[in-house]
Formats: sequence, structure tokens, C-alpha cells
Amino acid sequence: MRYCYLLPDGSESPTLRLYPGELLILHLTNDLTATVASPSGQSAPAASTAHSHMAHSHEARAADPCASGAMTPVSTNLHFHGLTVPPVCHQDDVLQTSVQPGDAPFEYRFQIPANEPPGLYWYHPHIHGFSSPQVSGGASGPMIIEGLESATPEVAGLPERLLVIRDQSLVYPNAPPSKSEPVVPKMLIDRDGDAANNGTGFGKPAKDLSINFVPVPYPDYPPATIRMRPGERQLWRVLNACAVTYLNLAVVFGHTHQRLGLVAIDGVPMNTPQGRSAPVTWVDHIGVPPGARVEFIIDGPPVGMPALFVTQTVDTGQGGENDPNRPLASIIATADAPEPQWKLPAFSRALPPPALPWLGDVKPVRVRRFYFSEKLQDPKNPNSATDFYITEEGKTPAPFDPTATAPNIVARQGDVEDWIIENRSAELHAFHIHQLHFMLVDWSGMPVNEPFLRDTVNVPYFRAQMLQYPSVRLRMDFRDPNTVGTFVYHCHLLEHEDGGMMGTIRVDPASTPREAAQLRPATAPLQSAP
Ligand SMILES: [Cu+2]
Repeated sequence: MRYCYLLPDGSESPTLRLYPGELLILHLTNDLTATVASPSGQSAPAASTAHSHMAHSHEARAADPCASGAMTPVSTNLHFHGLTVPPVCHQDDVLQTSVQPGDAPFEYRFQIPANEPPGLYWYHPHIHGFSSPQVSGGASGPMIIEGLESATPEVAGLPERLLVIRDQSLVYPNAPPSKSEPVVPKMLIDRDGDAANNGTGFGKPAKDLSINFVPVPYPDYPPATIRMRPGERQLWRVLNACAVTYLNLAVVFGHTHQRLGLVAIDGVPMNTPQGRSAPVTWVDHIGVPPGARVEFIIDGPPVGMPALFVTQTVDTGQGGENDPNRPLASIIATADAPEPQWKLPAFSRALPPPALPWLGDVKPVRVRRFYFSEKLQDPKNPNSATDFYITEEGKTPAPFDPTATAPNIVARQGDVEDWIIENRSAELHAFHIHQLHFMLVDWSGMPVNEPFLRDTVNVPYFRAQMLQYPSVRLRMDFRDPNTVGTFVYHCHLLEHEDGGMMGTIRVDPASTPREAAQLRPATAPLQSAP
């Protein structure tokens, strides 16, 4: 089943390009029809359950989309992943906002914050229970907050190539692996019904990939084509818009991995704040969980050099999906290659200094502990459905409850907290929270030197012989006034989110207006980091 974002002129999944401070007005019309997709992503004709969903959606037709909360296969809405805009209707609310077929065009209207870091963000639907089929059906698009050349002058003037990698159900699900691949163990099915990780880097993938809508299907993976001028330096901005597939990106000339100059992760330049980390970090591969973005400098191959943009296998754990090695695109150098459509401005202007102290220098006011876990609905039947949970330590695991009136967590605007997220399951999860970025402080108790921000992070999986559950410690930033309100945190493997691995947090306003005013970035006194 395909889910497409179309502009009136027919162009698909438009790239939204905005400068900080600009107002976005976007009208979303829901044109979904009665043939529905099941949560597993398999398309199915409208069956009896679908009819009841449809009946529900017709009843909801007259309802206010801001108060609807309808979660059906034909409901939709938008989440603006990574932006620090308020979690309220018409801006970035996904808990109540639900647009039905036949509703009038629904207006999103919000201002990009003046202090939003320049980089790659994205939009996608976020209806609980149906995120995975809609996103793996193609409903996603990139969003660029302009000005990266000001944060990172090394990219000024570079041609920009925007690459959106999506996953989808296998085009040839019954095909045997290519004869050029080593023989791998018999294919098993994981708890989501996908091909399970076999630990070899080969074999049937859980999902096929596409790059800018060019499919690269199993088993032969015919790569897309990228044309570049010989040796040309470009900025590649890559979005992992996959529902469940982890990427591990590399560029290989012949048999040699090339250096990639990482400049931004999850929409935030690495050299924020100035001087704490190098503006460009040279690496030979980059892991990208579902939902995350990476932006890097790449030098094109010389004429005649075989060159490939690939994703290398990711060990997702014994219970995870199979994410094997596969090419995405071959890079062909010719002197007459067309230039990318966009080029970054050649001149950078200084960004305003940060209004708040660097997150890594702020002492957290409290520490909270959470854990990811999974449970078979029938423990005696390994083929029964799985419940997915994210639970605060000490509470009873329960799947996300859309009808709950109380949030799972209450925090206060102005605070900085540390969250320790454990993984008690045998597969990798990707923790994501709306409305804010965080800093990775440690990885299973080992300090991590990451003086930059993320909005999506891997949480390593548990193996039986481990003495403790693997974890990440995250410094969570609730200082921005736009984080006030109720929003969600969840696993960004959308089958897990749809299966219940999501919780809600309410951030209450800071206690006094004076305190709030001091925290407002626009009016805060300039504080240089020590
Ligand atoms: Cu997960």
C-alpha cells in the first residue's frame, strides 16, 4: 500500500525549506480511501474490521480534528521530527490531532524558532497503531532549516544532495538470496513478522530499501545512480525515513572506504557550541537509526572509479530484524554530470551565541530510569503477538494507552534531567522524544565524549550472559518554553511504537513568570559557556 504526500502540482514528498524565524503554513488534506493497510504493512482489501474502522471514521467526520484522537487506518496527521515547536494542535501535537477523509483541509501553522539549529529535519504521520504502514508506505518528507553554512563554514558554497532512504515490504518476498552471497542459516521470523537477524550480514532483509523513491530490492539490489563531477566535494544530507531499518552508511571506491566529513546529526551542527567538538569529524562509516539524520562532506570519485554508496549490516540483536549489507547507489563520475539542484550559500553570517549554557555543563535536577521490554501475549506460544513497552522503573509495564488522561511523566520547564534508558529485550531499540534534543552522556555506564546533540539514539540490546541490562544515559533539555505541554517519547522502530512502546510526558510551565522570562532564549542575558 502506498501513502503519498502530493502537492497540487503533483510533486511528491516536497522538501520544506525554511529559515529560522519563518512562519510555516501547511494545508493537509486527507485523501485516504477505504482500502486499508494492516499494521504489518501488508495491503488488504477493506475487511470487516476495516469497515468498522471506516464507520468510526465517518462518525468522526464532523468531529474537531484537534480533539478527535481517532486512530484508524485512514486517519492521519503530521509530526515535525526534531523541531522545538509547541506540542499543540495546528503545530506539533500527535496525541489528539487526527484528520479524517472528507475533513476540510487541516491547517498547520507555526513559526520556526529563531534558535532552531540549521540542518535536516523531517515530517511524517504519527497516528498510534498506524504509523508503521503509513511511513513504510512512503509518507515522509524532508525539511531543511537553512543556515548550516553559518554554523559550519566548511560547507559554504558546496552543492547539496538530499537523500531520503525509506523501507517497504519486500518486492520479491519469496526470492532466494542472490547466488553471489554466502549461504546463510535458514530464515527465521522475528516478533514483528519480519526476517530475523541471522548475524551474518547476508540473507533476506526484513524490508526493502529505496533511495529518493528508487527501490533497491532484494535479492539483487540493483543500485540507484548518482552522477557527480570527478572529485567534486558535496554536502550529502541523509534522512533515515525507514519504519524499522537501521542504516550503517559508507562510501566505497573499489574496495576502499572513503572518508566522510560528518558535520551535523539529527539537524544539529556538531560544532554547537563553538569549539567543543570539531566542526567536521572524519569517519569511514556512520550508523543511522530509524528517524535519525546525518549530514556529511563527501569527495566524489575520479572518472572510471567504481564507487558505491552502501549500508553495511547492523547487528540488531537476536530478536531484531535482518539488516544485511546492501548497496544503495552507484556513484558515477563524469565531467558533464548535472549539478545538484541546490548549493549552499558561499558566505556565512555569524549565528547568534547560544542564550543558554551548554547542556553538558548543566547539572541535572533529577535522574529518571526507564526500560524497554517486550512480552509475548501468550508466553506459551512463540508465534503469538508481542506487546512492546517503555516503562519508568518501579511502574508496571503497560502498552501505550491512548485513552489515558494522566501523563506517564511530569516534568517542569526550565529543568534539565538525566534519563537512563535500559534495554531488557533481545533487540535494538531507538529512543526518540518529541520537542527537544538531548545529549548522550554514557553508554552502559561508560562515559561517552559527545559534545553535540541528538533526537534519536540506539539503546543496545540485552544478551542472556550479560550481568546487567545495557543502557544509555541522556541529558534531557526541558529549558525551552516550547517544550511546555504534553508530548511523547517512544521507540522509533514504528512497529514497536504502534505495538505500545510509547509514553507521554507533560512539561509544566516554570513556576514564576519571572523565572520563565529568564529562560526565554530571545530575552535571556548572553551567557558564554565556561
Ligand atoms: Cu524498538
